[in-house]
Amino acid sequence: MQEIAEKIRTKNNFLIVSHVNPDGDAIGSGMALKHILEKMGKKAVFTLDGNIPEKLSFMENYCPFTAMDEACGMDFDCAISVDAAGIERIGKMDKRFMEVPFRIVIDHHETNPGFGDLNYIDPVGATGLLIDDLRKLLGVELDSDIANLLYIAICTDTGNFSYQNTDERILLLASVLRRYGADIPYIIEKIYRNRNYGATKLIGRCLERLRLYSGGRIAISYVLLKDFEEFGALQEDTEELIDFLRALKGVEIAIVVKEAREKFYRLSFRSKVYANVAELASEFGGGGHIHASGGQIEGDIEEVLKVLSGEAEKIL
Ligand SMILES: [Mn+2]
Repeated sequence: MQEIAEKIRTKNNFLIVSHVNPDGDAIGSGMALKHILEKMGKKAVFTLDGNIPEKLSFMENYCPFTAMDEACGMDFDCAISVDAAGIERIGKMDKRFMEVPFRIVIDHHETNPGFGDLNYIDPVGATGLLIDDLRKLLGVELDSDIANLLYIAICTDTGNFSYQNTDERILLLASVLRRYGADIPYIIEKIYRNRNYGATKLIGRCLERLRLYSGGRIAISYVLLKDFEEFGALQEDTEELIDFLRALKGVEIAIVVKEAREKFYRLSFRSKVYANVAELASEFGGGGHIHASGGQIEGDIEEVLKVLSGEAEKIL
């Protein structure tokens, strides 16, 4: 990280990118880094392939976001990718990123191959933690905008400080960010108590269709294109569905099937204690971690459910 800090001091125009389908850590880390660089008197833009999801649009009050097309027309002498596990994760920004004369990668995904000229990959709880380490090396003071952005980054990637990755360093950083003005009640209200109508109705539909297998140790449900239409819901409104299935007593493997195009489904997998759903995901063209993964499948829904329950039983 020291080497990255030294290189940053010699550069002036920064392109900051993160991954497609951005989450709180991707946006929070990118926006916080933009502030940090600007406080050093440098120019920096933060962009990515796609839009800021509606649920996280309040983050734009802490820092402006530049649309991809606009950013691609600007000149840069350094590009920094944050929270993206590989070049393919930055989507259509890949070409512009590789064109910038010097590239830096900062990430917490262990599988990151390191696609920059300098790479800092450390499997901590959130990329936001690494951005704060960099901030300290660069000698930039915290302010309330950076504090709010980094708080969102670490809070969302740790499941609001509840997953295994919630360690001493993350909690210490949270307390420092609070001191510098992180508005925790407001952030929690926006992220965890602000579900829109479509997402709320999808929960109902998903629970209604819940099916249990293997004596209740496998829970599977699904939402279809017609449900999205009926409730005016978006694909991004399905993110929490899996948590309701996983939370059911006795469930070890939870699966949510989400129709994205006609008879094409995105899959979310979760396990509670011992089942390796990364293995399960690899059967369905995807990947991830032991307890959380994703994949995809095509076909008629009843056939899909049969295949999924069968494969899940094998790893139980
Ligand atoms: Mn992350």
